[in-house]
Amino acid sequence: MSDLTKIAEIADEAARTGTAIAQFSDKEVLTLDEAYAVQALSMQRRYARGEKRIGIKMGFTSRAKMVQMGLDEMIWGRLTDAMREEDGGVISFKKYVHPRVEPEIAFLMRKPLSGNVTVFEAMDAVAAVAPAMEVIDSRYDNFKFDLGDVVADNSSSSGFVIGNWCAPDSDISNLGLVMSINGKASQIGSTAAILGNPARSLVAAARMVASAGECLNEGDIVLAGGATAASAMAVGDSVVTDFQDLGTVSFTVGE
Ligand code: 0L1
Ligand code: MG
Repeated sequence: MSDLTKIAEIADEAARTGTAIAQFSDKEVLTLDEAYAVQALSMQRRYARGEKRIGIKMGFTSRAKMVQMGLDEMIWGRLTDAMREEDGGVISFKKYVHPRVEPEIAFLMRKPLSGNVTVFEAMDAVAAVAPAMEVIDSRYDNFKFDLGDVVADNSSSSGFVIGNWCAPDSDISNLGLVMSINGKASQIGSTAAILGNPARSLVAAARMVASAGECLNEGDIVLAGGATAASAMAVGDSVVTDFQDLGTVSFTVGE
C-alpha cells in the first residue's frame, strides 16, 4: 500500500471523531514498518492541532492481552495530553467508539532512556511508578484488527488514568490487582503478568522507541501494557482498580 499519508488521515479522522472504520487489511495488509509510518504521520496531525506528546504506551506485553486480541508481538503507541483523564473523574463515553479498560502500571521518567538497556538502567531512569488504567479504543469495526491495523491506529491509544505516584523503588514485580466495575470484580491478576515484571516492559519501550529514532524523555509517562484482558464499559459504570501496596485508581463513565 503506498499512500501512507492518506491512510494516516483516515486513521486520524476516525480517532478524532470517534467513528468506526473498516480494517485497512480488508484491502491490503500493512507491513509493520508501513504501520509505524502511518502512526507517526497520524500523530503529526494531532500535534498540528495542538496536542502534545507526553509519553508512550506498550501493548501486548501480557499473555492475557495477546490471547484476547489474537496477536503475539509487542507494539507501542504515543500518548498525548488530550488522552489523559483525571483519577476519580468522569470520562465521556461519546468521545470513544467502543472503549475497553485494562489495568496497567505507569512509569514517570526522570531522565532520558533509549536503546538497549538493562532492567537496572531502565529503573534508574524512573522518577516514580503508579497504578493506572488504560482506556483502549480500536477505531476498527467490532474491535477487530491485524498487527498492521492496530499499530497504524496508534495501538488503540485513546485514554488513560494515573493514580498517585509512588517511590521509584516500590516493588512492582508481582502485585495482586482487582479491577471492579460497579463493585463487581471484572479482572483479577498480577503485575507479574506483564513480562514477568513491568520493568521489562520499560526495557522493551526504550528499545522500541530507539528503533523509531526516538527517546523516552524526562517527564514522559510510559504505560507498561495491560496486565489482564480488557473489559467493556457502559455509560454509568464506576471502574476501580485496587493494586496491592500501590493504591487505587478510578473513574466513572459519563455520557
Ligand atoms: O496494553 C495493551 O496490551 C494494549 C494493546 C493495545 C491493542 C488493543 O488491545 O486494542
Ligand atoms: Mg494497554
